[in-house]
Amino acid sequence: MQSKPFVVALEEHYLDADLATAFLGRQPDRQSEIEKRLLDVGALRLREMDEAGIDLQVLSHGAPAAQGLAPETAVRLARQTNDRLHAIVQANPQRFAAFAILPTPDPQAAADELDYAVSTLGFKGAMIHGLTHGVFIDDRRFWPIFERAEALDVPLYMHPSFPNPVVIDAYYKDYADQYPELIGPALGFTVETATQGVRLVLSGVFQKYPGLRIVMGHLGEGIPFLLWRINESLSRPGNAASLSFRDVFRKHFYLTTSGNFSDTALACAIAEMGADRILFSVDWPYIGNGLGTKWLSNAALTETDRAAIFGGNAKTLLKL
Ligand code: GRE
Ligand code: ZN
Repeated sequence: MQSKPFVVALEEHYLDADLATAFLGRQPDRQSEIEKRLLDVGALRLREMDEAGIDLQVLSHGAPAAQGLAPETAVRLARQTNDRLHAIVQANPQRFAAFAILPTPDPQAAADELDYAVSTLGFKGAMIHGLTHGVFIDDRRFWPIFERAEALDVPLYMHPSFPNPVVIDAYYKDYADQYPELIGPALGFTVETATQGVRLVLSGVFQKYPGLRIVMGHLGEGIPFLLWRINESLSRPGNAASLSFRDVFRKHFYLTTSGNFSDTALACAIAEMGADRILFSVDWPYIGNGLGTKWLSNAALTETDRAAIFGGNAKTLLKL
């Protein structure tokens, strides 16, 4: 018998009631099974971690956090929210660590908030939730955030959020009544976040900040499966890229298993990235902890790779 590996999960969401009220325009709903869990940072969360064998959650706020707010509001609420998250971690430091939320509507303040969260609060990095007022994060305006992440030697987690409203209208709206998840985890989130990943590589941000490391969930939002085709087509004549898309992606990206407990997707991700770039995560409470730990415990892996994916790689990346 192998001893149970140390299990870290790093796309595990919670809701700050004040911040959520600001972006939802209503109080969170404690009757909803999802929002009840998002609001819980104590007994219910810990019980569901224990039942599934999860030792440590790296907590992150739910999308879109502060990214849709006016700049001054975002700056103020991001600081308050990160301070409250710090108190949550301090209450259970053996079980919780944290990714910061950033007030991306004010990029310079977002870089400073990242610095505060890492240097003063001991956070492990930050999570970016999709667009900021319709703009992707690879826009030059946001590069102070990447500069600071490199300087602090912490990763940035590229998390999905809702697609641009014009995309929802053109691509999803006519099926959304029957299939509301189409806009989200079924496809809309994936397309949005894969697009963000590709754009980051094309932006040249990794040439400017060669120590920058990006985490993406859901086993890479489809990119590992598409890597050969993206790489080949971007190197055809007429494309500016002097870089190999595949080389840059493999050098700078880490992928988590959040919400995608698929043996075939895992095999593809490991084949393209190497097992040292894959990190276990759940995406709780949108999906159950036990579904994730049971799946990875039974996946066709060497025990060395299984332990690395369950927690060893996270220990290294996040300096736990
Ligand atoms: C997720 O993180 O997977 C998620 C959200 C918001 C709605 C649905 C969902 O952040 O799956
Ligand atoms: Zn998530």
